[in-house]
This record gives sequence, C-alpha cells and structure tokens, in this order.
Amino acid sequence: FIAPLNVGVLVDAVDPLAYKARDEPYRVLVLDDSVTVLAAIRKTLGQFPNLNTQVLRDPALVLEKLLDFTPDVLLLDFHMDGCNGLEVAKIIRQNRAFESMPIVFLTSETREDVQLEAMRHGGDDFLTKPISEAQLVNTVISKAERYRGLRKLMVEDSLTGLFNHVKTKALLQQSLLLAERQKRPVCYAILDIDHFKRVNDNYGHTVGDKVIKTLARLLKQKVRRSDVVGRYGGEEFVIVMFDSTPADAKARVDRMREAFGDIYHAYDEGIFSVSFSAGVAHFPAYGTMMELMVAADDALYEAKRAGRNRVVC
Ligand code: GH3
Ligand code: MG
Ligand code: MG
Ligand code: MG
Repeated sequence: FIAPLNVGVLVDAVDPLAYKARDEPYRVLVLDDSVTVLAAIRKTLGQFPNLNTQVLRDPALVLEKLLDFTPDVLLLDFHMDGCNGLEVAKIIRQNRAFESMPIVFLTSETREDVQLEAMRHGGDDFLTKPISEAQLVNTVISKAERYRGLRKLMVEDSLTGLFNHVKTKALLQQSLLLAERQKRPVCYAILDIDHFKRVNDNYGHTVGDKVIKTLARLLKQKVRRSDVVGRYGGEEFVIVMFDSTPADAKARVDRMREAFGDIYHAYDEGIFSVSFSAGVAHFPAYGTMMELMVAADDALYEAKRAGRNRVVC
C-alpha cells in the first residue's frame, strides 16, 4: 500500500525534521474504514517526532474526536462503509471551529471531475491510493504548518506575540463562564503606558515599539500560567487573572509596575525610563464582561487623573 520513503523528495519539499523541538507536534487525525490503511499511515507518520497521529474508524465519532483532539489536519477516506467522505466533510464544515481546518481526502478515485467535486465540498487536497510515503508526509506537514501559521495570525499580536484584542476578549469571556460555575473570583486589569506620545516624539517610533515589546515580555514573565495577557492595541495591555482577589491582583500589578519603572530603555543618545498606570476590576463585583471592562477602564482613568504610575482597584 505505501511505497518506501524517498528521503530526497522529502527534504526538497518540506523538511519534516527541520521543526523546532519546542514546537508542539502537529496533530493529525485519520478517518478511514480500513484498519490496514490506518495501520500503514500510523506507521509512516509515527516515524516523525513532530507528528502526533490518531486514527478513527467510525465516522459517527468524528465531530466528538475533532473537538477533543483539535487536529491540525484531517485525512479523510473518500469511500467508507455506508458513508461517503464528502458527506462527512460537509458536516464538519458546518461547524465554525473547523471551517478552515485542512481536509485531505484519501481516495483511489482518479477521475478529475470527482476530485473537483470533492474540493468544492470542503476538501483541500487529495492523496491517491496507493499513497506514496513521501507524498503523505509532505502533504500532512505542509497543510498542518500552514494552518498553524494562519491560526497564529488570527490570535496573535504581531509586534509582541501576545494575544490580540479579539482573542483576549474571547478568553476573558471563557474565564468568566468558568469562574461563575466554579464560584471563583477573576480580576481584569487594563494597563496603559504613561505619556507614551512623548516617548515617540522624543526618541522615535522604533524606540517606542521597543518599549512596547519590553513591557510585553515583562508581563509575560510576571503572570501566572493561568493568566491571560493581551495587547489591547497601541500601548494598552490587559491581564485576566483567574482565581485572584482584588487585593492580590492589585499587589501583583503593582509589582509589575515597579519592575517596569526600574527598566532603563536605550535610545541613540542615552537612556530613559517610563511608567504605566492600571485599572483593576473584579468579578463577581462586576457581573458581566462589559461591566467588568468599563469598570477597569474607569479605574484606569482614575489612576491617570490621580497622577499616573499607579494601580487603582
Ligand atoms: P497617557 O499617560 O494619558 O496615556 O498619555 P499617552 O501619551 O500615552 O496618551 P495616549 O494613550 O492617548 O497615546 C498613545 C500613543 O501611543 C499614541 C500613539 O502614537 C502611540 N502608539 C500607539 N500604538 C503604537 C505602536 O504600535 N508603536 C508606537 N511606537 N507607538 C504607538
Ligand atoms: Mg475506505
Ligand atoms: Mg492609550
Ligand atoms: Mg498612554
């Protein structure tokens, strides 16, 4: 079924061994009704430490499996017992979470019109049986890589690598739902660099960008693993602190503020330092996401008005 590995072809196209060890392996889900096919694919992909492969025989379980495993690429058998791969793809595509997950059909179908029809129904690519090992590995890795890259772009702020505005809000909403159910407090902090216009005016925009990146790195270092740090835009950042009381949150943001104020930033002719102000609001004192965000904004405004370089809770 699977032709021997041709390393020359592999290295020319996508080098599967060139991945960075710190990256999480790509998750590959294979849905096929043949145990022989599943075993062969698992054996081939199993040779690559950057691939985490799971297989499934029952199409009825695919949605559940997708939600649980969140694959970076799905290999989908075209003809299954009592079930058509196209129908499965259509159902998967109706779920917004899997709108753009790559689906690669596995088929012995070589007719072009059938292949085109499948692409119209949500397929991204084809592997024609018998599948060459090199082609399998290349397709899986290039699709997964592209999808990971896209997803990163969707949730990340490109300057700092922190979560962007949209993702931060989604994560805050999720935290609040969890907090409500588990009866835990959540604190939400908005940070805004003081007189940042002056930094740009006095030292230039590039130096300004570096200050933003420095603060992003510092926040990332200082928060807990369960906290969410996002860049809300410009020189504004937010932190979602799960299971944190107002007093605890204020103390923690104050320590970040002091650490940031202690940093000397360099420009052409010397060094300077800057500060930030922050507002903290607390759930359940503010019961909805909107109320929480408005309350934190008000607290930030209060911190600015009271002279900046302080945290108001
Ligand atoms: P305040 O203490 O009241 O916050 O004063 P401020 O000067 O920081 O005022 P404001 O928040 O209104 O201004 C933010 C400035 O940040 C405006 C904009 O030029 C600058 N800025 C926004 N995004 C970026 C960015 O990505 N890089 C740089 N270098 N500057 C940015
Ligand atoms: Mg089949
Ligand atoms: Mg601002
Ligand atoms: Mg500012």
